Amino acid sequence: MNCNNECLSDTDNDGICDQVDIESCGDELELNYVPYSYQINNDLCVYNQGCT
Ligand SMILES: [Ca+2]
Repeated sequence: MNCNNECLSDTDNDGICDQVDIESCGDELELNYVPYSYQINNDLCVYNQGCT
């Protein structure tokens, strides 16, 4: 954001700054969860498989 609260860069011009316009998993339990992401793509979820 700049001083006018406008995005300095918005590559796809959807009104969401590039800084938060990131596709990520929407599940907060998942390893690469991005809490400020506006683009939810659960195909990107990477779960910790852990020990069985
Ligand atoms: Ca954007």
